[in-house]
Amino acid sequence: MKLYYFPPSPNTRKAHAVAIHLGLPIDLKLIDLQKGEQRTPEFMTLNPTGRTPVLQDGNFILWESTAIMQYLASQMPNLLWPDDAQTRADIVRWQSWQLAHWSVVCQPLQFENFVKPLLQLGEPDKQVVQEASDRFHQEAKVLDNHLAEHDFLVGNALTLADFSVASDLTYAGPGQFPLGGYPHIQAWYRRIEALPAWQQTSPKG
Ligand SMILES: N[C@@H](CCC(=O)N[C@@H](CS)C(=O)NCC(=O)O)C(=O)O
Repeated sequence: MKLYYFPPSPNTRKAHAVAIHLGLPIDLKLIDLQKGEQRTPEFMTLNPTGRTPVLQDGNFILWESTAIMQYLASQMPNLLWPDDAQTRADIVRWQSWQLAHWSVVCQPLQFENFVKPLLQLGEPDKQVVQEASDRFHQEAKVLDNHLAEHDFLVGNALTLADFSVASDLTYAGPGQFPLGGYPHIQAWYRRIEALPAWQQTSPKG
């Protein structure tokens, strides 16, 4: 299998970390987003949305990181994606929340506070930061309350759900995410950061 990836990308990280954690042999092909390689005709044939990651398994092409995670974890029996309908539904619940709500409140903070200064795109927009912070608190409360009672998101063991939700915290520091009042999120993320698969996919290298 081949993963078309861009190491600094949190969406890449989700899929790559699953492959590493499960010890799946995988070829890596860099798609450099800063050079616009996601818009070449060759890559657009693989993913018409022009985004990473993309997985290629023979003739089977898959884009969307969550689908890739589930496909990778379906290659062998494992605890990240247990073969049980209720556990899988619970994992998909958190993955759905991550896509629809969590990443939506994390991304503006990441962009305004980290990406803009990094790429010299101007000052952070204070109104966007304020609105994103307000919405961040609404979602973070839900996550923190859940993690007050659980070491991991589903069934008290590491699953795909943790890699999905953790991916948005990749730039929580430089993105100045307001995590101060959320000790359970912080403790849980430290557990994720201790995983070799998370360390090996850190954009810091
Ligand atoms: N929903 C997609 C999002 C993928 C995505 O936005 N990838 C970003 C990198 S984190 C990307 O490739 N951006 C390039 C662009 O938009 O030009 C997924 O989960 O795979």
